[in-house]
Amino acid sequence: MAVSVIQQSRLVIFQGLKTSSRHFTTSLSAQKNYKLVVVGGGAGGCAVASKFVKKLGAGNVAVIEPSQEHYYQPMFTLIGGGIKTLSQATRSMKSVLPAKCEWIQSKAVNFDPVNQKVTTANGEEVGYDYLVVAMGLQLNFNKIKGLPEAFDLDPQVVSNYWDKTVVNTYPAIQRLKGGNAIFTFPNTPIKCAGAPQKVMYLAEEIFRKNNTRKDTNVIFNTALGVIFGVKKYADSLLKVIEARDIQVNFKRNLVEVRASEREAVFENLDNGEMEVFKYDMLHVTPPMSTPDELGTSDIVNEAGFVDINKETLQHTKFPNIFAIGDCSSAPTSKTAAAVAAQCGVLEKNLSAVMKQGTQSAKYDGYTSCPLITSRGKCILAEFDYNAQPLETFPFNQGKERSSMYQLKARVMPELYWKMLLKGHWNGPGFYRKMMRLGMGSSQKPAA
Ligand code: FAD
Ligand code: UQ1
Repeated sequence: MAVSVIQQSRLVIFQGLKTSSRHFTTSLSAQKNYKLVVVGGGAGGCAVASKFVKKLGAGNVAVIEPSQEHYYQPMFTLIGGGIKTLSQATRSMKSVLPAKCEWIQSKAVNFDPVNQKVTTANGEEVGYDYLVVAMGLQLNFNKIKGLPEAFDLDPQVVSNYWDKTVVNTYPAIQRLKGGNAIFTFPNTPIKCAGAPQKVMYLAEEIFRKNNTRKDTNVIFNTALGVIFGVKKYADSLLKVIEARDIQVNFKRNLVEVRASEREAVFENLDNGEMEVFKYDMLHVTPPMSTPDELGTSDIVNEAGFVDINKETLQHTKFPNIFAIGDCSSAPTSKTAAAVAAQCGVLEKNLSAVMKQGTQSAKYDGYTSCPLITSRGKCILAEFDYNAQPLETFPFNQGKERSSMYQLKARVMPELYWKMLLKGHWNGPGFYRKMMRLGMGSSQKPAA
């Protein structure tokens, strides 16, 4: 029977990846089959699909992605600061997915790694030889009591994290006449861990320009116990915070928003007590998780992340599955910069697996966070799995610099659309090594 032949063949691949390409036509089964299926058409999904469609050819790569739009999310900080518009951060999904790959416009809702298939919300079964999961993170606004309603009831409640709310941030900053401007950081892993404070620095600068700063308390309530996970950059940020008279409350986790009273309720994570803050503007970074559709599958770990080897990016149990980006278990800070560095490693290792070769590339955890501290200044944090700086440029990136702001605001969007999404950008590792060689291997970057 055709179906059992397919299933046996899938098992052979699963056990030893001994079989090469197989393409089952609809005459054998109702399900569509591809050599490579990529789930998610965001930063990681587009980059991987672009790389592999060149190797595998038209018709052999499918991307499962429900959204009509693709957002360059790193620009959301600048949109909230009134520097860029949402349309500058938006492209149609059709225009960014590689033309030669097949776009299955639906959500993946079920993963069956043993039988090597994914089911979509439309009920389609999509078979694969190899699978790359690139589903990003889900924003869980509904985990904060009263928050979804507060977005509708109070225009002073905003969030840079969502395309639907990012456009409200700048008007809220401009409307503020004084009082408490509160910026939050949740108690879950999030994408771009610097973004909850970048918006605050831009807002604080605008309050000064608008002459409302003297009447405004700028407050950062974070569930974390540190301002940033890498000491070098944390030290720089604490100096900025002190110089600009910003109040930081550590271990405070937002649990409720009472829009009608303009109150935000935070749990003090040290003693479990609830603390009520009056707000006049509230910027919320929501709790995040991997998408619900991954939550119950066999490919995730206990925390819900796709369970991969942190160096090879290959799944720990299913050798024909890899993951990239925010939904993977790689224990690094989740950014597009990390996606770029992972992309080169994934390309080498998945290609080796496809040829039954040895995986040689190792991901060192490289990630980067351009910490915008004002309109025109940025601390470019770059670091690895050990939270050690891994800087590209031959100067001290712990300082606020206008050159790094220009890199973030002008160069990065081009690098993203024209290089990363097309599969041509594997992060700055190569350039970093070149610069170090040019300076003599033992030389440290200048202060
Ligand atoms: P995404 O790009 O989020 O893509 C995930 C895709 O999966 C989406 O298209 C989604 O529709 C799709 N998907 C979800 N569920 C399903 C499903 N069930 N089936 C199929 N598809 C699904 N990074 C930086 O490097 N520098 C920065 O300065 C920076 N600033 C940021 C500021 C903000 C405010 C935000 C929100 C993010 C920022 N980032 C930054 C982070 C960066 O945008 C993400 O880390 C990056 O986009 C992750 O890529 P990804 O492919 O893992 O996920
Ligand atoms: C990066 O590679 C990248 O992906 C395209 C980003 O996302 C937009 C970044 O923000 C950063 C900082 C990098 C790292 C690149 C360089 C040149 C340091």
